Amino acid sequence: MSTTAPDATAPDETALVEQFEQVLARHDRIEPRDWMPEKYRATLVRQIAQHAHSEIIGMQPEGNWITRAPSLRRKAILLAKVQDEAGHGLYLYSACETLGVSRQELTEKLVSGQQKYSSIFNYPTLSYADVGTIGWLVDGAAIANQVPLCRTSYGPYGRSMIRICKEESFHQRQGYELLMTMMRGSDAQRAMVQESVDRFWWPALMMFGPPDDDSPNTAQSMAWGIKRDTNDELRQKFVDMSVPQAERLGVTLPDPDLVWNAERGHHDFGQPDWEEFRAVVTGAGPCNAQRIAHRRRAHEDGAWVRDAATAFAARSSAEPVETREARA
Ligand code: FAQ
Repeated sequence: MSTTAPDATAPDETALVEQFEQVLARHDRIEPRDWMPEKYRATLVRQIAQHAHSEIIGMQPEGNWITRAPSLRRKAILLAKVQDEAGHGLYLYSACETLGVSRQELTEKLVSGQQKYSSIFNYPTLSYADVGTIGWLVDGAAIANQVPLCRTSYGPYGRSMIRICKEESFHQRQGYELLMTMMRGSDAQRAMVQESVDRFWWPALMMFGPPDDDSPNTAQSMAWGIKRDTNDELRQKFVDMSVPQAERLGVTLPDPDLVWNAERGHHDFGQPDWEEFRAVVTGAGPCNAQRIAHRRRAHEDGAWVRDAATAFAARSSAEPVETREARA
């Protein structure tokens, strides 16, 4: 039994919870120094880390084509796009650090398989059309999911989403423009686009997560304002948005059940293969091992840069200000 007397100056937990809930009810933001329930913090770390890892691992499928881009213009566009994804990862790691975890810790959890990243990046990129399809469908799904996250309840996460969404929307347009150009080309190019869309359509639908009935986190994340829409609501929005774009492009979406439902004012559509989704999320997708091995190798190869930066920072902080200024 503890003999310590209760601290009369410590804020009462019930009052803190009440204050936290009032902020959420006003649709205001929770900021890093505000009190928050431990589970809210843990849920944010889980989602933001997973999101950051997705941006970083997401550089690999398209990075695969940088050396084989068909023209200097396409190479410059692709390089810039992949670099943007690195930037998104860094904003998100910084947002996550405000919750008391370090980037080092997060990277270790990624390479050891303790934290996830989006299932979509475990599929291979087999033709240059895949660069366009990723821009159109994968960035398109990312936007559908992330625009509502600009209004998420945690300040640093919501603010990082604003710039990310602007860049993702540019990425989506560049992907669509690439596919449009290929569709105006030869029969072989049109066939390449269709084949690519056939492979990416269902994995893109899986990006929104399991159906609501099977989503353990949605209800609580919605109650806390971390998520603003459910997985199924966002999937529906994405399908409705993609159908007219596919028609304009001249490709078929590979779903025999896809049909406009006038009564609902939405498209009805088939279900992705949820067994395949579970396999990919638990490590058995076509490229899981390759993606993690590559990330681990890049992390190890970068050790000397981290060591040098740490040594430089330690030396700089130990020096008198005058010496530092003289050197600058
Ligand atoms: N892949 O209970 P829920 C991009 C996991 S965009 C892998 O429904 P939640 C841009 C989930 O974590 C892609 N795992 O979970 C780009 C949970 O497992 P856990 C990244 C998934 O969190 C474009 C379990 O299943 N975007 O990178 C997936 O409420 C082009 C149960 O699921 C984001 O991360 C999945 N698809 O909802 C970059 C957006 N779905 O953690 C390069 C932010 C679910 O309990 C090129 N995240 N799981 O062990 C979110 O909005 C949410 O976290 C969801 C999942 C909607 C992804």
